[in-house]
Amino acid sequence: MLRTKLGRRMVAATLGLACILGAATASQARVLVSGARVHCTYQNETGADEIFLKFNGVRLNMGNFTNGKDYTSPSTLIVSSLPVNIEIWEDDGNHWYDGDDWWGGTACQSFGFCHDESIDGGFQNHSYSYSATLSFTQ
Ligand SMILES: [Ca+2]
Ligand SMILES: [Ca+2]
Ligand SMILES: [Ca+2]
Repeated sequence: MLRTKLGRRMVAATLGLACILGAATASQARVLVSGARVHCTYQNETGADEIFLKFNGVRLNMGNFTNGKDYTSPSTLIVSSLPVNIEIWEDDGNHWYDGDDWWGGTACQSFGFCHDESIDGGFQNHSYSYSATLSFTQ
């Protein structure tokens, strides 16, 4: 009788632990960002635009862009969870008198291909598209 009770308690305790571990694994699921791509239809600056993307605030340099340039980064990075906010920026050295230019962003809500465009007129005149693939990872 005593052994059976103890056995049940141990089974219950083991199941409880398995549930806790299962929950911890699920909450630690992360997002792999790969294939980050930028296409420049129309550049902003006279020489070249220095483009970088941000994924949930993590910066990925994409290099210099002139009209027609298309570049896919070989780099990957991992962010904590969905949604993943992708932003496109143009680097100006981030001086106090000339900050980096934020050109927009989009919140990717699900795994798979995520794409957006940034088109502006006036002082920040430019036309770009940018994308990345988001995959489940642990
Ligand atoms: Ca600029
Ligand atoms: Ca610049
Ligand atoms: Ca600027």
